[in-house]
Amino acid sequence: RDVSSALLLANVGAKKKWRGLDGYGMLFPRESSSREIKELNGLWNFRADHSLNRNLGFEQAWYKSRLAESGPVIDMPVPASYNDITQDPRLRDFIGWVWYEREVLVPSGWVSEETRVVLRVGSAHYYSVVWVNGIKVMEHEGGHLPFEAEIVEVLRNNPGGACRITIAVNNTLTLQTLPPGTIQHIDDPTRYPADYVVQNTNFDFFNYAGLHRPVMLYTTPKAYVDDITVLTTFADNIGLLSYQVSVLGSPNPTVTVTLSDKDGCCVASSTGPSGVIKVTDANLWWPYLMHENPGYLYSMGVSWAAFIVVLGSVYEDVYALPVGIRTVQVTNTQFLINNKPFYFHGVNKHEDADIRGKGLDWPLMVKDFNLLKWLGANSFRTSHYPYAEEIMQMADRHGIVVIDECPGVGIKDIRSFGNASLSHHLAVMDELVRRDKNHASVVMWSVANEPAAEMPPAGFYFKTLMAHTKSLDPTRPVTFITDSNFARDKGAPYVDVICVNSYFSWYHDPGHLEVIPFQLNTQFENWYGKYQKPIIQSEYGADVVPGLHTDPPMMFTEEYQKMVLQNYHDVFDRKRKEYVIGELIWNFADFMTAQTVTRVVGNKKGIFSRQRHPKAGAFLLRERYWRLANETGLLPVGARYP
Ligand code: BDP
Repeated sequence: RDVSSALLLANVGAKKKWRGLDGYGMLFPRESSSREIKELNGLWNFRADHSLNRNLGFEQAWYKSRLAESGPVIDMPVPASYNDITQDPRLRDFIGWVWYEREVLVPSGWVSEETRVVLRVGSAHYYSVVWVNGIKVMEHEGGHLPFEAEIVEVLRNNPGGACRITIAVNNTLTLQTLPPGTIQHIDDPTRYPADYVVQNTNFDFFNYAGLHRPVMLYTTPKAYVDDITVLTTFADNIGLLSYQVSVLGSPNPTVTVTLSDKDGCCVASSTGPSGVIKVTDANLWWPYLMHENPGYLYSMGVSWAAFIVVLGSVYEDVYALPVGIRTVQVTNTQFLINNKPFYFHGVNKHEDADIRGKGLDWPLMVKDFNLLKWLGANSFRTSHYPYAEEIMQMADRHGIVVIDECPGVGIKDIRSFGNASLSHHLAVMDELVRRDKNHASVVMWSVANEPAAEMPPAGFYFKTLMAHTKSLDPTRPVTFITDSNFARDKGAPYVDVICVNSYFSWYHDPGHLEVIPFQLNTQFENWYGKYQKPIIQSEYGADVVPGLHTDPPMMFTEEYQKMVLQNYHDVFDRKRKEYVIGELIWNFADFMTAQTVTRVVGNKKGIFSRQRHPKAGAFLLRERYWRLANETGLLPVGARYP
């Protein structure tokens, strides 16, 4: 019997998007004189649908009444993955629909003719259906990007402000999802229990699921600032911000834009839905360790106002967007930020931690930024999916440069290169660029990680994907991360920067550190020889079980990881004088994976443990990164590694 993933997604039907992208922004909710927010984090009611076809919730319409009325519920924290919250391995490894529910009282002032009430989910993995008071308000495909729906009409039918939010989330991955996966059912009563179903994937992290990021209600006026796009440049000491504001719900809005500096002083202003703002003596946005005042952000206040005769009052919407002024450019051999060569000395991360899985966690987030700064890292890649907006905002503020990656990881099966996959991939890039376009920290888009780029359809697929991304954002370079053969990679012709992963002396020639100088040198020469594009070593590393030691070094010990790093660094130091523009260690911290014979309770290539304790490699990297900062940054002499 073949249980296709279609069965698990049966109820989603035509996958109708309730809100298309056209004309809709996805501004991060911010309070203002015209906007309020109600966070819905904390405990939700929860039930996994353990029925055979995982469909009982839809058959019995669990969303129609309180979840506790259709069966037992447990407490589930939001945001968090549900997998590691209980002791039940059936929930840890669950495949199919789970149900979340939360009841909230909406202030009566919110339910009015002049107000929009929006329900926003920061992210939910992977497919979501959302009801308010039993009425479906939206569906969304994709596990790492926000989605929202206006719900005031639904609330109007329910005086008293009661608002019951039900969210069904399905973690099933198919060949057409991003990331892709397959469902396998093994029907062999001599070897497997009945109804044995597994989810197979080609990516190396645990497929955590649930409501991973904050859920909130927020208000805007009926006519509102829906989207803002800001492009920045500068000439001499003049910063130039060209902006575009879209206001929905008002035919001729009078838009006012002001720019305030860090002290809150207005330094420039403009009127009209689009225009260019000039700032004299502009403070540019600089990366951490490249400047003594990194991550400088202005606040762009956008408002529209009108005098409404009927109401006899001024009607307005106000939104404040943090913006940094900076430029990005790629040459044959360099990556330039504000016209100065930038060398990426950074990390690859994951959203991953004990207990909460991929749930947003403020203490962890702040700890990670503190560790990045301790390490002297100036950058990270959002391997292998978009990270929380709150993380992107931290990166903006701290001057940490980001390569922003979409969830195109594990595209290995030729059936994942078809039209359905491509059109979904394009839609995900639409959503990602829409969400992250105004982050100064984001300097490059990555459309995929280690796809099967040598397969025949990869050329058309990546050509289309990268052209589309460039059409969405003409200001940032686009890449994908490759581990293919340089001569046969069909996507590489379309990237701006070559990003290559390699694990010499680990997956190849395990235990033979002496091969690294030869193989890494050849790798760089091959890629540069063919493409004359700058290269980032986007992954390299070795697993360490913390506390394991040998001399001479053996795989999985702290000594071996150090030696791998050291050998790679020697080659980087030669090649960065030519065309290598960065190095990102794999990985910042240990992280959970599916269970396999090559993983010891997860991937151990972190330079920090999963609990963020440094391994020997972290100290080695720290010395190196601070040295690189002193050599390649523009730091004043005082600001040095002790
Ligand atoms: C790379 C993948 C990354 C893995 C890493 C590893 O891009 O997701 O975790 O290898 O095997 O190929 O540690």
